Amino acid sequence: MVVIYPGSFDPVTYGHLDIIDRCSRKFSKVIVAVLNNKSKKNFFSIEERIELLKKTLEKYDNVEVDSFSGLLVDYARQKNCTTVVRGLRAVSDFEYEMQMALVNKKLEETLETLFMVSSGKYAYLSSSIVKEVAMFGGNISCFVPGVVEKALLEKINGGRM
Ligand code: COD
Repeated sequence: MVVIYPGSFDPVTYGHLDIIDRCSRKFSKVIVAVLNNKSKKNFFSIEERIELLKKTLEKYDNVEVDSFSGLLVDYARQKNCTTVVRGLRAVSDFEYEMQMALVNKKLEETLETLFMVSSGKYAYLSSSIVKEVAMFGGNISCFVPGVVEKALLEKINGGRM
């Protein structure tokens, strides 16, 4: 089965990578779809977010990194895919995820959303937390892979390491 794992991935963290790794073992193909939303201010550009994902996922032969704009249901139709995977960290995620799954189902009846529960060790982790810790000089090496850490620090320090 082919699944789409959509997100902002601004930037990708070990929490996202854990979900992708587990999906790659369960499904024949995983499409990691990065939202290219021009009206939302992201820390990393769409090109940078894709590049970081590609670098961290190169060992998988059944994981593809792609981008989409507009509605997720339209992208899923275009990819001929009827299954979306989302990660669930805590009850706080549930309300938003439930709303999104129901809206997507309303827009496209055949689209199913599967929820994968976060591994306990990553349940606290989010891209926002990583950016905040990095901005204040904290150690982020246990939250993101080396390439992402380097890219974050370079951006924060304006190119100076
Ligand atoms: N452990 C497990 N899962 C995690 C972790 C973690 N530590 N961190 C994040 N995740 C999961 C998230 O729960 C999510 O499922 C996924 O990883 C991606 O997370 P983010 O934060 O990078 O991405 P989001 O939540 O900002 O992505 C939102 C979308 C881009 C999917 C959504 O906005 C969208 O589909 N937009 C397109 C417009 C559309 O179709 N709108 C209608 C639907 S309401």
